[in-house]
Parts: sequence; structure tokens; C-alpha cells
Amino acid sequence: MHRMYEFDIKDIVKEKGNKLTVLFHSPTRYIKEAVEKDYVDGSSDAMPGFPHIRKTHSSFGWDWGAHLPDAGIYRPVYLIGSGSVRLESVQILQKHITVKNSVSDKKAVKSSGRNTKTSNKNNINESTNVKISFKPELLINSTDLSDLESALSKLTYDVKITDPDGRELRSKETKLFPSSGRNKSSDKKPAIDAFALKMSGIESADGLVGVRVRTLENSISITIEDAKIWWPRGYGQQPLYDVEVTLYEDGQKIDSWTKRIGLRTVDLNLKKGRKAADFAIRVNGTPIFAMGADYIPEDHLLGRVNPATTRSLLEKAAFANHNCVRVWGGGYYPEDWFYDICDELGLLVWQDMMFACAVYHLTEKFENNIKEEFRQNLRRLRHHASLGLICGNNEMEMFVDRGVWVHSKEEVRDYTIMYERIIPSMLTDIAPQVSYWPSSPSSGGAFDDPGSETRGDQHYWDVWHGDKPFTEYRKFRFRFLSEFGFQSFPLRKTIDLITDDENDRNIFSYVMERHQRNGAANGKIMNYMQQTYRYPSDFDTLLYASHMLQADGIRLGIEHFRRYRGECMGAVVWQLNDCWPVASWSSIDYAGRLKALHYAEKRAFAPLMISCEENGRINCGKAVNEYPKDFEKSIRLNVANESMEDRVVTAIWELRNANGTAVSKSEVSCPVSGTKKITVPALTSVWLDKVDMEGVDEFSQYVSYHLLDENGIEISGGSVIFSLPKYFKYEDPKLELEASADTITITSSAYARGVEILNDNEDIILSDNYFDMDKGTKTIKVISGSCDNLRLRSVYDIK
Ligand code: BMA
Repeated sequence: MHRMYEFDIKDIVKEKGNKLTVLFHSPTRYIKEAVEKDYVDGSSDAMPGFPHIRKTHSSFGWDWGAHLPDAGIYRPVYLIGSGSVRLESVQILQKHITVKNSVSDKKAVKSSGRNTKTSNKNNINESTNVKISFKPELLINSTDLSDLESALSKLTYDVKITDPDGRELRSKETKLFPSSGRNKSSDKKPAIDAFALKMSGIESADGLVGVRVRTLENSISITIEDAKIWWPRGYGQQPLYDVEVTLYEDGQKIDSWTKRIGLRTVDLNLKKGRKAADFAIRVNGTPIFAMGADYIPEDHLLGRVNPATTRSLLEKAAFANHNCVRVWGGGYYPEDWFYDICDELGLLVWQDMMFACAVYHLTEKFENNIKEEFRQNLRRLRHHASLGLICGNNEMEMFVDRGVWVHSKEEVRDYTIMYERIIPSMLTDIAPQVSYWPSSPSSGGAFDDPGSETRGDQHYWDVWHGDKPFTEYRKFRFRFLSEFGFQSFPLRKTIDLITDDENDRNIFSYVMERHQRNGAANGKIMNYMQQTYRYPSDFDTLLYASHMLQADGIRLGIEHFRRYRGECMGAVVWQLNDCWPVASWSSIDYAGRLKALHYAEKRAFAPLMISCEENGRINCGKAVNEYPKDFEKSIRLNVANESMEDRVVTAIWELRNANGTAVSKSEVSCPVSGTKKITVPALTSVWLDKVDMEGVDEFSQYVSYHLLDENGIEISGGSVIFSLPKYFKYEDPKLELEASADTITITSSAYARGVEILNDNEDIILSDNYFDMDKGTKTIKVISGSCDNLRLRSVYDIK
């Protein structure tokens, strides 16, 4: 499933009446028989033996997926006609050169406003020249190596680049192998890297059907001056250049290769040092704070996935201010269109290779198969602007280190060979400019503390799997969190797809429990629920409470990690999407409906974001009844700026009563408001002073905080209470709305937490939703969906 197969049909194809027959064998029978012969272990959520077949692991069952390995031809079948030479691929390498011009220089002034950066200090304009080199990779349909030289000597190629404004740049037609081709003993480097290729599925006498050649020298290079540089979204634009490489034989065009590329550099910043993140994705030399989510297969039935479904999903990720997406290793290598869309949207891709939660036996057959899988996929993906890094697998360094699913020394050895030898060495050869990370999580490999908080990436699951409270996130400053999450249910309309009647619409019903794949996790949701909210008295309220629970918990984490930007450089939420209607960690349910979490991410991932680290009695449990009963009440605001510009902003907070009125100084013994204008330098976060809130009534007073931009417009905000939402004495906010064609205005007569606005079909997309509001009005934009029969709800209604 993870690779292509080619079959030579020259000798069997007829002029007419050809028929292509595809016979599907049962994957479930296959893995059952295979694991009986050769036992390999892996996640018990999946059917035993799943590591034996190179097929989407999660389709055999996962903690969010059914046991439903679909079958079919899920990618196109091509009939390829070619002569003896084919242009299979082109290796593209980029070299970025910064050019400094004084601003008095006319040329520099002229080019400013494009990609030029002006430094005020010394009046220097910077622009970037990018030298791109193209190394064609050919497939020669011949095994006669003596013929190779003469075949190659007839070949020439040229390159055309079309810039984002439609201007063309063309190279000269250049000989592919100007030297004699064969390595002369005097040559320092070989001119031709030729090796025999065995094509799978073809039973010829010696199995040899062709050779692959790639020029190591003499590649065409084109330098683009004052290049338009690609950035992840939030940091700059996503200009894309079209490239076309054409191959000629004796001057006749015989093949061509066209792709879209972006001009950028991406690598991993592994620098150590005090406060320096030792793990960050660096784009164009700038370490970025990765904000995004983990992508799983879009559907159990892959035939339903198409460019439109993927675009709609990824646009929703971009809508929530994601700049990054991790393609999780238990699925499949997405289609080209996935990466094309990521290139356009500026979503940096963390690409796992397709290995997850399983041990593999590196037999010769398996090794040959996965090597071909790597070769094909690395070649397919390497030119994409959005490709951030390649990662060996999901969670297996950690599990092998802990001895989970490992039953022999050979399995540990095979781990090391696969992820620390084969993949990195193939990557160096095939895509030398793409960074490699051995596993997720990892501290760099060799089983050297893959769970480290202070090195590499981390999956943090003590919240959820470990039943720890959400505030536990605040105890850590992970370098890069590539997974953390919390479950909720799909939206009600999506649940209607899988339930027949009211009898089914109970989270402990037979059908709802089949659509919960993580053990008894409906009980787990209820456990966190009782810690946080009042007992929801009906099914719909329970769904809403589950959404608020998930949104609040993950928001708390994201805000905390962004406050420690520099030490922490990534918050990637498990998970973005679902593959069927299921209770899961996703922020977008199977039908594409946005959960409250998705809006919470939109706010918490906003380039400029104000957050509040509150102290109060915000954890539930035994401790509440224990001595000492004193607890701190305080707030500390923070503004994070994940943009390339310094910003002058104003942070405002005020203490309010549940009824929405501002608390007056005479009412309490602590400060009741604050306003501060601050400069938040680009790519930093800035703390404001801590304010002692001793004296606040934690059951009926709350702090509302806002961030205003240079023009006094509110760009971020929220509220905190000093107790648990279930204990707060909300007053009825008497929410009302007024909808026009593209805006909705909500009026509240008291503090309202988690204001939800939904239409009949629950598919409306708004500029904001599930937000907190003070007494007053708030106007939001309608992005899509009908405004008919809108309804409102808030945490006040959880009862
Ligand atoms: C992570 C993932 C998945 C899993 C998720 C939720 O470990 O890598 O394997 O679905 O947690 O448990």
C-alpha cells in the first residue's frame, strides 16, 4: 500500500482486448497466517499480526479506529509508454545567499517591498539570491551496460522556471553526461552513479530489467536573484515557482518532469544552551514555534478521500492558525495533493515514515520492500516547500527502550538498522537537504532517553491516559510537544449518523461504546467531567460539556507552552481529524464539524495571543478537603508574539462580578484592574507582573483580560476564574443574537463562559465560537454555513 509496483507488459500486451485483472487477497487472513509463523507484537488495539503487512496500520484497529482494513485500488493505474530512457525524477538542491545592499543603492530600493528586509540600525537592505541545481534521475530500460555510454551521450536536458508572477527563466540545453560516462581512474568523483535495478513482480531470467542513473556533476544551476522566499503561514508568504525539466534524445523531446517548489531552507535547530530550545524547526534560519495538530487517515474507506476533502480539512487547520501538521506514522503516505495544499497554505509537514506502535522483523524480503517504499516516497515528497522533516516512526524508540512489544535482542537490532541506519542514509542520498529525526518522541536516537523533557520532541499523555489534571501541563516546559490531547464526542449531528433513535443517544449505549475505541474512555471523560463541570442532565448538554472540557484543557496547555517560547518550540495537538464518527481527541469531527477545541486552538495559536496564568483552587480531588486549605489566588498575564514584527500592544484586565459588573475597589482588598502598554518583540513572549488576587471571591468573581493592537482593536482575550467552573455561581446571561447576512451579534446580560452558536446542521463556521464574554455585545463574522435557526448555549446551561 505504501509503494508503487511496475510491471513490464511489452511481451504480453495485445493490440486489442487487453484486460487488467486485480485479485485482492484477504489482508486479515494474511496477517493471521503470518503472525502464526513469525510472531511480532504491536498495539493491541489493532488486529494481531498487523506489522506483517505494509498497509495502513490504523485500518486494522486503533484507539480511535475500527477493525476495518478496506481493500481496493486506491491510487491510479498508469499505462506507461516510453522509449529506452525515462526521466523518473529530478533532485533539486537550493543554496540561499543573503545579499546586503545599502538602502541608498538604487537596485536595493527598487526591490524592497518584495522579500527585502530593512534593518534600521545600519540602513542595510537584505535580499536573497537562490541558486537552484537540478540533477535528473533516469531510468534506462536496458541491462546492457556496454550500451549505456552511447545512450547517455545522446541525452540533453534543459530547465524552465516560472516565477510566481509568471516570468520565465530558461537554462541552456545541456548535455547530461558530457564526460565519457565511465569512471576514469583519474576522476576524483564518478560522473555516473549507476546501479542495477530489480523490478518487482517481473520474473525474468536474472531479474534485471534496467538501470537507474543520476548525474552527480554537471547539473544545471539557475540563480534566482531577489527571490521570493516561502514561509510557513504567519511568518510570510507562500510564493511557489513552477519548474519544468525536459529531456531530449538527439535533440528530440522524450520526457519531461514538472513540479512546484518553494524557495526556502528548513532544518532542525538542535542547539543547546541555557534557555535555548534544543529542538526547533528552523525555516530560512528562523526557529519557528510549531503550532498544529496530528493528521490521521481522513477516512476508513479511502475511496472517499479526494483533493476537495483534504483541502477542506487543511483549510480548517489553517483557519485555526496552524502552521504545522504532523503526518502520523500509523496511516499512509498522503497523496501528492495533500502536500500541494500544504505548500499553498504554508503548513509545514512533519512526516513520519509509516511505522507505528509495532515491532518489525527485518528479513531480506521486508528490507527490500521498505527500501523501495522509502526510495519512492522520499523522491515523491522531497521537492515540496512544506516538507519540514522526515521522522523514522511513531513512538517506537520509546517503546523499544521500555521493552514494550519487544521479545528478542534481534528486534532491538532491527530497530536500530531500520531507523538509525537505512532511512537516514537513504535520505542523505535522495534528499540531502531534508532533516531527519529518528522517532517521535526522541532525543536524537540511540535510546538515549527518548522521553526527555529537555531534549528533542515529546508525547505527553499524563493528562488523559495518566488521569492527571490539566494543570499538570504547567509543570513542564517540553522542548517540542508533538502529541498531547484530550477526547470529546463528535457533534450531535454527526452522532445522528451512527445512532438510530433516542435509545442509542446515551454515551454508554451499545453503539456509542463501539464508537469509543480507547478502552473505557467514556468513563474517563466522565471522570474529568465530574472534576470540572456540573452533572449534565441530558445527552446534548453532555456533548457540549465534553467539548468545553477538551477545549479548556488543551487551551491551558497551548497557552502555557507558548508562554515559554524559546525553551518550548512546538505544541502539536493530538489529533486534527477523525476517520469515522467516533469519540476521539480530534478538534474536527468526521463530518468536518468544528469542536470547541478547534476554536480554542484558533485563539491560542493566534500570532499575537494574550493568556493568563491564574492560581486558584482550580484542581479537583482529594486535596480540596485536606489541610492546609489555603491556596494562592493570583494572575499573571503574558503576551506571545509569533510573528516577524515587533508589536506595541495594550494589555487590559479587570475583575468582574458574575453579573458582569466591574468590581469596585471598595468591594475587595486586591487590585481590580490594570492596563499596560508593552512592546512585544518579534518571536518572543513577554510576561507582565504577577498580581496578587487575595480577597477575590472565587465563586462569584472573575478576571476578564484583553489585548488591544496599535489601533486599539481587540485581537485576543479571555477570562479566568479562581475556582472550578462547576462551583462558579453563574447568573443567567440571557444570551440573545441578531444575525445579518454575514455577521452575528450576541448580547449577554452577565458573564458567559464558552458561548456556543450553532445552526440546525451544526456546520456553521464563524470567526469565533465557544468564547467567553462579559456583559455586553460581541459581533462575529460568518465564514460559512446558514444562519437559519441559530441557537445559543453557555456553561451556565450545563446543569
Ligand atoms: C499516541 C498516538 C496514537 C494514539 C494516540 C492516542 O500515542 O501515537 O498511537 O492514537 O496516542 O492514544
